[in-house]
Amino acid sequence: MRLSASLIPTLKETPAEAQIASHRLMLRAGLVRQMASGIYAWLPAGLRVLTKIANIVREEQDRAGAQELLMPTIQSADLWRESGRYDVYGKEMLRITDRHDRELLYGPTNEEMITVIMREGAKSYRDLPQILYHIQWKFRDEVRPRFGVLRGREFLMKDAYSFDLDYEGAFLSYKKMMHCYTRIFQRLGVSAIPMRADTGQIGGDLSHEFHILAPTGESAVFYDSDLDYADIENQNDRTKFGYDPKTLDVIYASLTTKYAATDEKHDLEAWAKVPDVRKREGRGIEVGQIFYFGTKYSEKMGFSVVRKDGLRVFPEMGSYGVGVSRLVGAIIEARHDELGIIWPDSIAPFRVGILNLRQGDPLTDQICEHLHTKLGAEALYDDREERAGVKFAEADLMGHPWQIIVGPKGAANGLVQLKRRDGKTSPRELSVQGALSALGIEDDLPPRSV
Ligand code: 5CA
Repeated sequence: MRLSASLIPTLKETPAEAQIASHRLMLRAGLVRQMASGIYAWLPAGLRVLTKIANIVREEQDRAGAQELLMPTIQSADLWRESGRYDVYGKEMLRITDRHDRELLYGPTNEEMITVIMREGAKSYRDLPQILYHIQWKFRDEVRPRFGVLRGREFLMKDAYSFDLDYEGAFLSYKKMMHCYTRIFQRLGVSAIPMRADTGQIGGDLSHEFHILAPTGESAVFYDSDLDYADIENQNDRTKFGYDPKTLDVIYASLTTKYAATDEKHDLEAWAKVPDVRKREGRGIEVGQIFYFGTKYSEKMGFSVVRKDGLRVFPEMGSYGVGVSRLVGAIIEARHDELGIIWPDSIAPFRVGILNLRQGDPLTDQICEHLHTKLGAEALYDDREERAGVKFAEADLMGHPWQIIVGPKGAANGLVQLKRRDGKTSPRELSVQGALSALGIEDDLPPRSV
């Protein structure tokens, strides 16, 4: 992609309305624009990130055996009357009336709808277990939308729903999703700790929230430092050969036996047993939450199946949410410096920025064009007639994991500079082929000199 032909409206000034780094950087890097309070338009670069996150979530949900479907954003009020939630949900629900005076709502979540879909589709034990998910926009009329996409009113969520014949099955689904979430966050380049949490509007007996630690997080969190990230990440090795109940038990135990809770679930007695040196208190951004709520919805909505022994039972359910749009802000909150965003490779809008320091110099242009062709859609080529300083600042702001810097002096010797945005490796002077091969790209056609 050529920057000269792209809509990436970066801002030099810090927007006054943004209180925290991720919100400032999302506006400054041209990822989003606010259209109304808590409602954002995703500009091309922002949409690329959102789509990449959604795809990682999708791949991991599929890997865990969940199936994707797509439910509508608009739901009928009658559906929510069946579960009894229409009247209790309160002002967060955006209620709409159509031209026939039928009551509708913009879905804040989909427990009711998926239960009706399953009620029509599953009749016996043969049809269970199932885990279904979709990635769809939600609307919650939050009292205080703030921090950009972190607390929006319209936001993108992945929500999954599990249906099992009995408690053991449901608990297994819960453990599977918990593990799936650790894989998702690892691929997104952040650490999110599962914490015991309140069940709130969704209800139920058991729930964990996944928190990315950040001083700007809205929740107070308490955890045992023994529950470190390495431990969470190691769980992935255990499932190379798929899931079996024993493996899942081991994983679940290692993720949940150490103390970790949000303030609503903070248990002073259990906390007192954690050695002082291991006590950690901080703030977290909730990027996912999982719930086990048994037969709460299946019973109220009359969804039962016939067991093998002929007995009719209400399926045991759970639901599992990931805040896909919130993650964009949360990841930036965890990964930025004073110059801008530091994207992980997996979700950067562009993996590589090509910086042409002397637009119009034939050799420099030629090398840049060649790099652009070779790197394809994952490269953003800064081909504007701008000063080098501007190009450096904007590449740092946008946060491409890699920068290839091409100037006339190096170009004359066939050399470019390859730089890592996270500063973990020092910049290197390389041949064009060398830079491409460092990025995993074969270059069989070296550019001819002019
Ligand atoms: N049905 C369940 C799970 S599928 C559910 O709705 N869970 S939730 O309420 O916890 O939401 C799931 C995730 O959506 C949260 O963990 C959070 O990351 C994200 N989320 C919730 N509210 C907002 C909001 N106002 N703005 C951005 N993301 C949000």
